[in-house]
Amino acid sequence: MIDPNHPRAKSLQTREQLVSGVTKGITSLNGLISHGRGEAFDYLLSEKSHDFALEAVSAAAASLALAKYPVLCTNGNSSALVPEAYVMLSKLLQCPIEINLFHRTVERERKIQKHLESFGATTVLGVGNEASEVVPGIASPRKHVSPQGIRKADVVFIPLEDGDRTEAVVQLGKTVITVDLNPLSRTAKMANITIVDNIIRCMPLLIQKIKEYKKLPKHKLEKIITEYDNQKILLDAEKAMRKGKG
Ligand code: PTJ
Repeated sequence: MIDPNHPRAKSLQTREQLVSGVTKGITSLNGLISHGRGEAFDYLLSEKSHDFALEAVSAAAASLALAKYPVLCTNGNSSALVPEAYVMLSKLLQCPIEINLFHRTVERERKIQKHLESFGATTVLGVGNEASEVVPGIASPRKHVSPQGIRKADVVFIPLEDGDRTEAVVQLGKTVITVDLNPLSRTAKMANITIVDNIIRCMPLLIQKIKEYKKLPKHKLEKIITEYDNQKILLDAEKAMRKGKG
């Protein structure tokens, strides 16, 4: 039990969520290493959501609100950290969640599916043979995707991703939205929209923005997307990190 008065209570709770994810068989051991990388970048951001993240959240919300067939992709880390947010987002957008793992086992896919369903998820794709299609150009098991999910989607939300898949999915003509605390990663550079923020902080912001944007006319949402510049956002994030704590 973490004392809420501990100065790093939130960070310790997040670590516990991932450790518990490993214990439950949801998160891979490698996911802990990945989280450590994320923590280091988050420290340089003073663990807060900056303007460049809010701007990317706006573009992501506009793209998802306009999408004809959005899909929310999840892995062992995002499923352990923000399961409620995934379910809320899928209900809000009336879209499926697709499990897509780097360290793929059907056993872990089933556990993640059950975990998400325990939070109210109704359509969870990508488990076992259901991921029957292959995205060309991907060297990892992440190439296996669902015909009703990533393969069919026009806009794909893929946080904590790896670069080769981002590139391959973009090449299929889909809009890729990612969340990555590292603005220098290949994923961050290859995605159409990169939210440089901790997934635990930006998911509530994204949900709120989509609720707001669902009331806006189409041309206003299109304007937000057209004016968005991902290269600038990444540069702003890098500058903020170089400047250090602030
Ligand atoms: O569950 P699996 O098998 O699909 O594996 C998932 C991981 C995350 C282990 C796998 O995709 C992986 O190895 O990812 P990476 O390349 O280590 O991490 C992807 C990026 O996510 C890195 O740039 C991290 O800095 C970033 N990251 C880690 N935690 C967070 C994060 N970004 C936002 N929020 C976080 N909480």
